[in-house]
Amino acid sequence: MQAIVSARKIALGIITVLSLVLAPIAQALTVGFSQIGSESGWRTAETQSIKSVAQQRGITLKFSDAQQKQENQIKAIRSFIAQRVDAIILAPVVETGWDQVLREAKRAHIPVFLVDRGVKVRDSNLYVTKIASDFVEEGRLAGAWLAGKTSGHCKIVELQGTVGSSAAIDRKKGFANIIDLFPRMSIIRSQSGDFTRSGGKNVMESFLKSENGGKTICAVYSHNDDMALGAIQAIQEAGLKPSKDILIISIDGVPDIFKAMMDGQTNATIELKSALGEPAFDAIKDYLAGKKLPKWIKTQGDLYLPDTAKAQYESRTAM
Ligand code: GZL
Repeated sequence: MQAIVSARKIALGIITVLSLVLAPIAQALTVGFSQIGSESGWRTAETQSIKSVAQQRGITLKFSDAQQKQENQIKAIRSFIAQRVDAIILAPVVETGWDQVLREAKRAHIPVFLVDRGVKVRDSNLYVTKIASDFVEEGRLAGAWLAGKTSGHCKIVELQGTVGSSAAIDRKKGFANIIDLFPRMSIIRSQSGDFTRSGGKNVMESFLKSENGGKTICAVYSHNDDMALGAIQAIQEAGLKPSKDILIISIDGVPDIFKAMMDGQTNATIELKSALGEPAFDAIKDYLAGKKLPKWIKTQGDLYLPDTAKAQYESRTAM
């Protein structure tokens, strides 16, 4: 009889310990998501992906839109820490200035997962992983396409993304790597349009004015599609034919850029996967289950040209 009682006590003890250990994993997760803003069609699609996957998986998502201001993102992270979320997803608007707040998250034992952009911090253990594309490669691919299209002879104007963002810094770096190989290719003007359509239009208008109405411009390299769509408007208003008088290549692969290709207004785009919800929440699940993750989970994107624009547009806008 005595033996049965002690066996029951041991069994109850094991069940109690297991329920304490497994409870956080079994319980619905609460995740804080500090999003940059809604500056581009790509950004909106990324937000939609993360929100919908959280809903599908029964994850409570606390969402903050920083209106493209780092101080708002830092405030949001501190608020997530105070609310004791299980994990934080951060799309960092710029590369630097994160050490302090990420140390606070680490001290609170809240893991941070980066999506779509990177950070420069002294201790890379301040975040678990970065789920993002290789911006340098995107810039190199854009440069290679343009060099091929123009037989290595082209004067280029560049629409840069948000100043200080890893996407702008590395897309510029990769493109220049290739252009520098061709003595008759050069970037004659380069300025930030902050990844927005209006920014791209305004900067392109100033380039056209400074470059003899655009007659000396062979091509536009735009760090995202939204600025390229703004540049297309400016080129048309200057009486020129976008994609013919001035070539255009950009990055993101948003539906509107494929529509512009179908209308003969742009030449090429490099896709940037915006469906980061699945990989982001998979990474959180794996980390909380004790799996080791790489510091960079790289997403891939292809180069798209007008010959597949219709099919791409239809596949990306199908309900
Ligand atoms: C890149 C992402 C960039 C997009 C832009 O991962 O951060 O920010 O290319 C967006 O459209 O504004």
